[in-house]
This record gives sequence, C-alpha cells and structure tokens, in this order.
Amino acid sequence: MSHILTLGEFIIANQHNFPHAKGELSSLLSAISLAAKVVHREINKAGLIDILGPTGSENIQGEQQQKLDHFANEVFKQAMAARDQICGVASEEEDDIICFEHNRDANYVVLMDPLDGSSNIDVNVSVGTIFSIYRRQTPRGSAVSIEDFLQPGRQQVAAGYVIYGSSTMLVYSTGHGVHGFTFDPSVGEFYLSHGNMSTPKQGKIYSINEGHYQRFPQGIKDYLKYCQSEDASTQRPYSARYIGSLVSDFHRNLLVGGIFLYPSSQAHPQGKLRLLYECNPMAFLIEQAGGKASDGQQPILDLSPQDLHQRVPLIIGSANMVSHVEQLLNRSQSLEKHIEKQA
Ligand code: P6P
Repeated sequence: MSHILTLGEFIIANQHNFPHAKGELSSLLSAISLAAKVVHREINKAGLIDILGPTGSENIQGEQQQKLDHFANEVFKQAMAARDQICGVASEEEDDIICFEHNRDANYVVLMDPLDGSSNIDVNVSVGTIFSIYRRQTPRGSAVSIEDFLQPGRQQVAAGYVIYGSSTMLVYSTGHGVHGFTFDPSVGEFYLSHGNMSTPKQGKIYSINEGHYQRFPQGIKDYLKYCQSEDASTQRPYSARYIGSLVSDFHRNLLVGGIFLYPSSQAHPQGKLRLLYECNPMAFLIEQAGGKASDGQQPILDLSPQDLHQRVPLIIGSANMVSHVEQLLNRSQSLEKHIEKQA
C-alpha cells in the first residue's frame, strides 16, 4: 500500500519551502484544517438541526447572514486567535480588521471568506472557505493596521480553500505548487489526494451567470458568442457550467480546465467578487497551477488594494482562455474609443 500522507505530514515534509518557517506554516495551516473539520461537521448536519436560514442580521455587504456564515466565521476566528503565529484577521463577515492583542508579536495576518457561496447552503449545493495569508508590514509588537491587509496579491505567502462538497477537500499553495487533500471523516484526517495540481492551458467549459448577459461589456458578449459557436477544430461549442459557488466553479475548472468569469456589469460596475479574500487567493492558486487570473486588463495579483471589501471583475482559469477574453475586451474597448473619436 503506497504511503498515504496526511496534511500534517506533508506540511512538515515541505516546510523548508516556507521562508523563515520555524514551524510557523505548520501551525498556521493546522489551525485552518482544524476549523475546516468543525465547519464540515456542522454543514453535514445542517439539514438536520435548526442551523439553516438567516440570522436576521446583515453583513457589510448588505447580505443576509446565514447562521452557518456566522458559525464558520466564529470557528475560523477562534482557530486563528489560538495560534501564536497570527496577529490579526479580516473576514467577509467583519466590517473591519480584527487585531489579536494577545499576539502582537506574531508575524502573519489571515484574510478569509469563511463560507463562500452561502446562498447555496439551504439548497444543499457545495460551499467553501477561502483564505489568504500575508507576512505583516507593521513592526512586530505593534497592533496590526489596515496596511497589513491591503497588500497586493503577489505578496501572499500562502492561500487556499476548503470545498465542502460530495467530499470535503483542502487545497493550498505556499508558492511551491498546488496540493489537494481529501478529508476522511472516519479518522478525522486530510489525506494528500491531488499532489502538484496543474490546470490545462485550454478547456471546454465556461462559467458565468448568463442572466446578466444584457449588462455585460461588449468584449464579454463577444467571448460568449465565441464559446457558443460551432467549430469542431476547437471543440466548440463549449459547455456552460455555473454552480453559483466560486469555490466549486473554480475547483472544477482547476481540475479539468475551463474559465470562470464574473465581469463588471451595469449591476456590478466593479464586479461582485472581493479582491482581498476571494480573487487574490484564487489568483495565487491558479497561477501556481499554470493558469491565469485577470480583471480584464491586468493580472489580479498586481492590483493595489484600496479598501478591505473592494470588489473587482474576475476572469480566471485556463491561461489561453483568459488571454482570449482579455484580447476581446481590449479590441472592443479600442473600437468604442475609435467610434467616440469619430462622433
Ligand atoms: P451570482 C456567492 O454568493 C458568490 O459570492 C460566489 O461564490 C459566486 O461565484 C457568486 O457570488 C455568484 O453570484 O450573482 O451569479 O449569484
């Protein structure tokens, strides 16, 4: 029987890749996996106990907070606070950053979406946790400040997600490849199941909420028509797959190739997805897996964050597909500028 590696064994075997490790990465990621196990347990019971349905309060996004949203946020916050390596967190469910006063000497901050896709919880569709880890910018011993969190995505030291689907998986990278671990609830361990994940340069799946079609920029409309048109030589028409849960749509495309798009639109001029704790971690992962992530003009990881809950357009997945969308957006914008000049 081949030696099965648990998440803990894998992290220790690879922590020499993590700068100034001293076991810090191990402790940080084990905090995340512990919280993921607790959230997994509650999600799998959600249909049985009264934890479904809205709490009646709203988060800063103005979205109804589902009980599991709130539960997951508390579980991950407590797991982070209990580790000496983390001096603060930011969360989709929190208006502002949270400073761990008892850990002012710590080196790392964590940004997270504790339960992404929560609108799917009540209809039993897979949801996920997304996390992003940075070294702090402020001096150790001081209180964390917003500058510790508003760092370009290229500064991430680690990022990943947990997908609570037909099985629960934890997928992460510290900049040395992307690695996936599948949870075995019977023993309470994550086992390495997808080592060194890489995504195909070209796929045959596109994921977008086509209900917003009329509001999309022309370049996006052009790309959708390209995906839907017949051409056997390029295996078109592509298949449309949209789960409405970023982690699930991303995970499928990572494995088999494809593109996910949440572009700007009249309804969402800056897109809907948040830069710091959704787009940046996913962009870090996809680049590590050989894919690409763009806001339509430039790499997501090069964007300079201005606000904790800032939204950006997201086009992410197989590199050739993302580049094609960028070309079509550039072409249609140049055409629009040319027409304006003629007017
Ligand atoms: P729409 C879930 O609410 C989420 O934040 C992402 O997980 C998902 O990709 C997106 O929003 C879905 O948005 O507008 O298509 O329902």
